[in-house]
Amino acid sequence: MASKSGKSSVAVIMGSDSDLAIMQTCIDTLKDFGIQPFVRIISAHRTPKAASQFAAGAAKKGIKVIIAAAGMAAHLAGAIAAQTTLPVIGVPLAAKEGLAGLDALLSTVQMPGGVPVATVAIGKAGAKNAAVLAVQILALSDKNLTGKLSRLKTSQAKEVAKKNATLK
Ligand code: RP5
Repeated sequence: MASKSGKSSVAVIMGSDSDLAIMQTCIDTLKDFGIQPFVRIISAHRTPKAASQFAAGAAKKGIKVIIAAAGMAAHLAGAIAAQTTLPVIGVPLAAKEGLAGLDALLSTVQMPGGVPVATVAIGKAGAKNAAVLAVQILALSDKNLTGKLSRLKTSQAKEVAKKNATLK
């Protein structure tokens, strides 16, 4: 949701345009909940100053949750978490080269004490879960989102029941 002032409550940042194909799932899931995210390509390694500026200014922009995705030595989520008090969700991605996402998973999840990054699964499932987790955080103070989350649970359960029924 863009708030009345047109501000986005969720930022989706990623290390490269090569991450966008997977992160589109995250963006689309947020839009399904009526949230228009602030989306940017920002690299902890290639644009470290832009990463710092974004982290320092995110709360003032009205952002409440940051989703940060990267592959390989994925330091983006951790570098952002180091410089903001907003909750940061990290999405590890399997880049074209490297270790099929295990490199990014370990780089994202193994944060030192005091600087958490809520790390989701590698790839598309993680991209979707990052969006749903961000919505769950926002839903703590937004009953409209709570209702939408309940409907997601119901529709997922129906899907499984339908698949189960086809087995009989
Ligand atoms: C990371 O390096 C990016 O997040 C991307 O997953 C990976 C490869 O980037 P490109 O070389 O495709 O730009 O920083």
